Amino acid sequence: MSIQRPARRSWAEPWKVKVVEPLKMTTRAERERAIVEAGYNTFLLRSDDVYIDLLTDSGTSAMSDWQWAGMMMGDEAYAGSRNFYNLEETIQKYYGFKYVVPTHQGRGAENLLSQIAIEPGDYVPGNMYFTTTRLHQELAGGTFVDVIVPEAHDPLDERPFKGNIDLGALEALISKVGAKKIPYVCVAATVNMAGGQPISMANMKAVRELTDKHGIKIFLDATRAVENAFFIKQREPGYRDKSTAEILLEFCSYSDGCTMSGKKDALVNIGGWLALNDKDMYEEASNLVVVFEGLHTYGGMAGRDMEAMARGIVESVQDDHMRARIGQVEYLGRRLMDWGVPVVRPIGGHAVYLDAKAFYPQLTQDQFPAQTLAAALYVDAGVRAMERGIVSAGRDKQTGKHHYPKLELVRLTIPRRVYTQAHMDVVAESAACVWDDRAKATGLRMTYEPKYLRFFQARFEPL
Ligand code: PLI
Repeated sequence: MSIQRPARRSWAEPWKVKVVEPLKMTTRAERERAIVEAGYNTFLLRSDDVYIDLLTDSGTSAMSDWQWAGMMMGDEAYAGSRNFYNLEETIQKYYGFKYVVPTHQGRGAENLLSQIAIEPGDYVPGNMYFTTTRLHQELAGGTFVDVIVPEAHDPLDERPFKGNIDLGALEALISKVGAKKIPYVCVAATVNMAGGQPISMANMKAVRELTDKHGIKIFLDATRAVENAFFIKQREPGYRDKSTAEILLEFCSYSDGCTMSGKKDALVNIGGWLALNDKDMYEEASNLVVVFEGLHTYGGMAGRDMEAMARGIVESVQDDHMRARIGQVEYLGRRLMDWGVPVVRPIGGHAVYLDAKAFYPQLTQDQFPAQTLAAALYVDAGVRAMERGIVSAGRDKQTGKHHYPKLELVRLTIPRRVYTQAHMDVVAESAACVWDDRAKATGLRMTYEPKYLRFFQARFEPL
């Protein structure tokens, strides 16, 4: 009798492991204690108490031997480090922007762009908010306006480009407030808070055409733009035979610059940049960077960090790397879908997102279903995830009331080149056990709420 063989896997990693980092295994009783001490906030756990850390893909990648070798080539001069010039050339080559201002990480670049471009009373439309991005826009006196397509808010909608901008909504905003009040459109690729969903090339081109008519700039949040480019290759007609690198370059060409957290796509543990095509804006940014980050040739990074990032960019755009990266995330997502665990569809680029509203219909959003679910997952098997729901959404800056996002999610975020397929199986099995126990959840109450970006440090107790 012949046994049915599974389909051949096409996403196996184009690398092998050279160094390992042992992990502490904990008991359930230890984890129950740890989550209480952490105020039911996975950000407040000690990483030593975590088995599989899917809190974030930010700064958690494994660097290659070529990147580590580059660390030894660090030129730690205060000014004019050779590693800066290498980084600048690499960004120019792969992202296509003219000017580069290095920053310690993405939010450093967001601060610079917001300070330079936004006047009090301005509006900044974008394809769904991101926590730090929106806060910097608000601190500069702007108001973020969500112009993502409506299907982005529906976890079950299977459309391939749920990160797209709703052109009608953008046009309506321009008519309502006037182009002069819109310094730029902030386009994220992929869209983190929507489940890592990509935006299509066609949509990006259409946004460019519309904004050109009104003299409005476009700034990309390019944090995961390489993953976005790979999705375009996979899903958009006409791009299958183009390389990820070619697609990335074309995508960026429809924008005026970008903010970037190198801690994601670019495979490093720290670093970021602001890229600009406009010389005047660049001069302003390279002046302002010395106030907040450091000289314009290091921006808060050591020379060795800039070298690692330059090399990480080169590795990040390789098709084989991206196929394994996206393939691993898809693998975890498929397992969960096969077992009936509710996740955001289609599976996104950097994470699988559990739908906490579907887990816990017995809880209201004020009872923090996603926070509850992230804590339950940790207690079950030591898997650390992140809340991406009402806690992350924060409060309305005018009314002080909670934002109530339609999506109430828990993000299982996959670090790049870190965990194995067996780890993914453990995660899926644990999520399935928590799903089986869903009727027992009673929710949480917030006992401490910090003023800024509360999800990082808020504390909770069981209801
Ligand atoms: O964490 P930073 O400051 O390097 O980058 C901020 C940032 C900007 N844009 C986007 C889309 C992000 O995802 C982002 C950071 N994300 C984190 C930390 C995350 O866990 O998703």
